[in-house]
Parts: sequence; structure tokens; C-alpha cells
Amino acid sequence: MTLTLYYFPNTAARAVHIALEEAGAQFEPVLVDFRTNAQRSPEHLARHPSGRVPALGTPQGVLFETPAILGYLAAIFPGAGLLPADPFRAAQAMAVSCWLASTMHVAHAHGRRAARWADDPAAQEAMRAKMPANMADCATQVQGMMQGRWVLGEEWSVADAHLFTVAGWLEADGLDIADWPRLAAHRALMLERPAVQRALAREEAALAA
Ligand SMILES: N[C@@H](CCC(=O)N[C@@H](CS)C(=O)NCC(=O)O)C(=O)O
Repeated sequence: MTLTLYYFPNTAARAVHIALEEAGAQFEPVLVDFRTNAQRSPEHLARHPSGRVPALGTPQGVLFETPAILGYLAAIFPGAGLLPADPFRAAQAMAVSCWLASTMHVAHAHGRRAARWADDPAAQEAMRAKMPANMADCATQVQGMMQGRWVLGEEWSVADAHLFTVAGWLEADGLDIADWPRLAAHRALMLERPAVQRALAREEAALAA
């Protein structure tokens, strides 16, 4: 099966990148270069209606939205341990992933992408000013969602790839992950995983190229 990952480093696409590596999937990574605004190009807008990453090319067409792509990968790689077989446990993992996409990611976007929500410079500045406090709130909430060292306790899932990605933005948002010890421990554990190391190395190499 041919899969194509449309990504830019250190974005939401990292969660999908990690999931592909965890599954041992064969995929073609395609950099959508934010430095040249390639996410707004007609080619990319044909893949993603809002001009965002991640998008995943599949034999049936292109998928967008991180939780949907993570769920798809779990379904096509059933032996890879991306989601538990138990429907309730799988839904618990996907609930955290959906929350990350709809709440914490959006809180983060109010920092750099305030112009999406208001034209008034003062309103944009107010959003930027509130962003660190909202992200701190989100960090506290998501730490509370963790059932153990992973989102689901002892069982790793794609929700961990998503959590690692979004919590990875805390420093850029002016916060210190050390203030959330379980998130800090989660980051350290994620960094030990070979799949995570491969994804991060590919992202770093893509930026250096
Ligand atoms: N809800 C989407 C959000 C995707 C998204 O906003 N991605 C950001 C990068 S983290 C993006 O592509 N931004 C490009 C832009 O705003 O121009 C998801 O979870 O996949």
C-alpha cells in the first residue's frame, strides 16, 4: 500500500509521522514547506481544504485531520498496537486525540495565528497575551487525563504520539514542561522510542536540506 505523509516539522503532522514509524509502515514523506507558504499552494489546497498539515495520501484518496488519520492507521495496521482492540479503550485514546486537536491545538494557534479569528490588532494582541495561560490550563487538564505513564496507563497508543506533539509546543509558548511532571516524564519516555527518534531525525534532516 502506498501512503504519502504531507508534513512540516514540529507541527501536528508529527503525531502521524510517529504513528507511521510505530506501525513500520512504508510511506513517502513529502515536505509541505511552510517557509515558502507551500501549504497555501493550489496543489496542497486540493489535498487539505484549509491548507494545513497533516494530510495522508492513501490508495483511496487523501485524508486530513490528525485524529481521523491516526484512527485510519490503527485500522489498516491492526497488529501494530496503535490503538487497543477493546472499543471502549480505543475510544478513550481517541477522545484525548480529538481534545488535543480541537482544544489544546486551537489554544496554541491563538498565539501565532490570531489573525484567523480577528482583524482588529488589539483583539489579536489580546488573544496572543491570553495564549500562555490557556495553554497552561490545557497542560493541567491533559495531565489529568493521563491514566498512567501513557495516556491509557500501561498501554501505549497513538494518543501518546499526539500528546507528545502538542505538549512539545509548550516551551515555544513561553511555558516550562517541568511544571507538569507527568507530561515531562511522558516526553522523556517518548524520546526513548526508536520510532520517535526516526521521525524526529527525518524532520531535522528535512529542515537542514
Ligand atoms: N485540526 C487539524 C489542525 C491542523 C493544523 O492546524 N496544522 C497546522 C500546523 S500545526 C498547519 O498546517 N498550519 C498551517 C497554516 O496555518 O498555514 C489537525 O489536527 O490535523
